[in-house]
Amino acid sequence: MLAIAGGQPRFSQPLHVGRPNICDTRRLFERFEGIVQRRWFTNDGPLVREFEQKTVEITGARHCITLCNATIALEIAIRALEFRGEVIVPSYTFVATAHALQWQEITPVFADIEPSTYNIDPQCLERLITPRTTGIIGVHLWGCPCDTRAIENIARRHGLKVMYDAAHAFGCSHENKMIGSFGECEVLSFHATKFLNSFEGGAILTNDDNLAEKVRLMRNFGFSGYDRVIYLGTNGKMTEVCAAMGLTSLEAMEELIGLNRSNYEAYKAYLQSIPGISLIDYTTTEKRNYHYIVVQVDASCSPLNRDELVEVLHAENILARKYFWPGCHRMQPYQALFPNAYLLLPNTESRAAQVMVLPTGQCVSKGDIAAICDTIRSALDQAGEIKPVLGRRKM
Ligand code: T4K
Repeated sequence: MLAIAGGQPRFSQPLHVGRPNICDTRRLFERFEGIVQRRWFTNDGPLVREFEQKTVEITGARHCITLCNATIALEIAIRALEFRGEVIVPSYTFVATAHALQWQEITPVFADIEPSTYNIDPQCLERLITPRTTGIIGVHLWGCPCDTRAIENIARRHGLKVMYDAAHAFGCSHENKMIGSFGECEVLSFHATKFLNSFEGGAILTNDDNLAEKVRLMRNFGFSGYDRVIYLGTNGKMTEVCAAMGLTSLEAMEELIGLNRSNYEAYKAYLQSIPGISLIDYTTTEKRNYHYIVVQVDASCSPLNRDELVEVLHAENILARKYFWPGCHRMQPYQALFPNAYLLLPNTESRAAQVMVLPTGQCVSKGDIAAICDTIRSALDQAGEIKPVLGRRKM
């Protein structure tokens, strides 16, 4: 019996989306030991430099400037590019993308997504451009790159700068080039829940020497040598402990991709025959990190809608997430500032109501995946009995 109907939960402990991957702990502790012995904890230390160098080698970008997290990285990139006025962003993203603008009193103008890719729809960009627009931020959602050519063509015609929020896209490629070299710059996240984690962390990747120099100054209060401040800056530095974790994760990068891919294939095998349920399509000749198990629940042909299914799964201790519901435009302060934004965001609204993200990574076994998918199947098979229970819980 399903837990929602009074049975025992399928999992005795919560199964999270975003449980961190931990790689070679012996190597990690050796690195911690080195940090303590060197007494060099932060401020452009040797491990931070090594992590930046390795990231440059992997991505092919000319510069990697690590930061304390991707949100600060976005804020610094936005400031370094001198965005102001209005900047176009998708609403279907983690709220940090929009907040990084609003925090600096730049208005995020929300663009709709292409429903098949979940990424900003280049076709709706032109009508959002006003005399106050200074830039476009594309988000490579779920690690699947935006249509960079179309976005950059439009930007060029209107004299706008483009940068990308590549928080999900480390290890992914586009047009046979690794993510890291598109637009003026790209921002990575190494947060604990990400494909490759450094506890907390982020980076700005760019091929532009001047931009890189500016960002390096900005992340360290504008210091250029002892006692010499030549620019407005903040504290955005990555610590050595974070770089130690980042380097240790990097050494296992191919292994993590392999694991994510095999988990994704397992989900695909179980879910593909269930009506109304579809899994993100990572099939491509490009590189993907397979980090997000994104499932769409189409209420027109599924007996339970996404919210009902998530409620059933939570009762089983399977903590599926509704990323990125309800869309930034329905979060504060944007909902209050732009109450009618939803009118131009039909695809965002519909995807935000359909998507749930399922657990993967090292903490999820193939047996767990079988049990999760079996729970989904059982829930849909028993929708008739479950719906009244869900209705009573709402009251
Ligand atoms: N742009 C995009 C497109 C992003 O997705 C993100 C972040 C950013 C920018 C900003 O990057 P950072 O500034 O964070 O570097 C989580 C992450 O906190 C966030 O980094 C991520 N996107 C977003 C998609 O997911 P929440 O609100 O879901 O976090 P939370 O606390 O609910 O954690 C998720 C699950 O992971 C929980 O069920 C528990 C589990 N967990 C989490 C942590 C931190 C663990 O098991 N261990 C842990 O240490 O945002």
